[in-house]
Amino acid sequence: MKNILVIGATGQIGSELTMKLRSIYGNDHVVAGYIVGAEPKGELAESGPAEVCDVTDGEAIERIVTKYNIDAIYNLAALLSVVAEHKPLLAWHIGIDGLIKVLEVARQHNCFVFTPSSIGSFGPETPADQTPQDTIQRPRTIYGVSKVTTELLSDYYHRKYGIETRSVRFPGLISNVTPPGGGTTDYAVDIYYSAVRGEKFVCPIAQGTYMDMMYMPDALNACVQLMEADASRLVHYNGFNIASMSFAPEEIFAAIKKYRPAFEMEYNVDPLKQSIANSWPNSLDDSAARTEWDWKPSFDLDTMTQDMLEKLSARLL
Ligand code: AKB
Repeated sequence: MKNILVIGATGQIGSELTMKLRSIYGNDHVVAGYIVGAEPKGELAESGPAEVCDVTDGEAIERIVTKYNIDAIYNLAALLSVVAEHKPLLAWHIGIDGLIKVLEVARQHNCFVFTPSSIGSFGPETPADQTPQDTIQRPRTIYGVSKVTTELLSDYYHRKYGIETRSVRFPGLISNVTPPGGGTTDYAVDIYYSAVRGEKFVCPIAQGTYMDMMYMPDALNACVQLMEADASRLVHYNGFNIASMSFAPEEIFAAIKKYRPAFEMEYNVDPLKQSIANSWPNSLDDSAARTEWDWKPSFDLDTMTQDMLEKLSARLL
């Protein structure tokens, strides 16, 4: 990979992934694509090129790909699960009409493409514990429907046109830089902000609800490692299960309380978030990713908690 376009570069994943890619491939070789109203700021704006790039505008994508001689596109534009339930047509438009635009440009210009899938691509009929790589995918949310479609379309372009489409199924991502917006797993980020601010946390997800989660540094490594993986070893291309930790609200609360003994939490369950969470797996089996491209996370709940509290405290206090 020599020249990279990140679509959605100012979002939760994009803001950190763009900087990581710049540190690997060189600042001038990574273009931050953003939409009007979500302009890059600070280091993201100053360290390298940036272009307005709406994922649903194929001509804009093509113009940028040509201008910068792009050979890899990270397509991160998406609405998260809860907000997508409120705006299903927009979620589909961004997720799937946008994806087709990206894939068509990639086909014309022979680009690698990374478009994330999610644990949201599974549904209530999926085996919930140690969910296998290849299994039932009948999600009940528009987010999940668009993620299954993303996996299938990406596989289709790979098999039919030989495009190097690759992706992982992200768990809930936890980061101390850009907060998520409108996801079911957001509580696992919000809880750290409450702890650092010394506030009681009101948890929208019920006790005992397990979901897979991951610290952002591991998620970023997964993107880069999969995109750089030796194609001859890949059996799967899109929708790799990746996992590092699975916990319920009371467990992340206990992990934080170890370092913030005065921290308090109460529950006020959000019915939409809870019904989505109930339809998602408890934990994924990521052995295919481990075998095919040596996936291995570095953080567990305790090491992530220490790092989150330290970084957020330094920034917020
Ligand atoms: C969401 O909660 O919508 C996302 C996801 C797990 O894909 N964080």
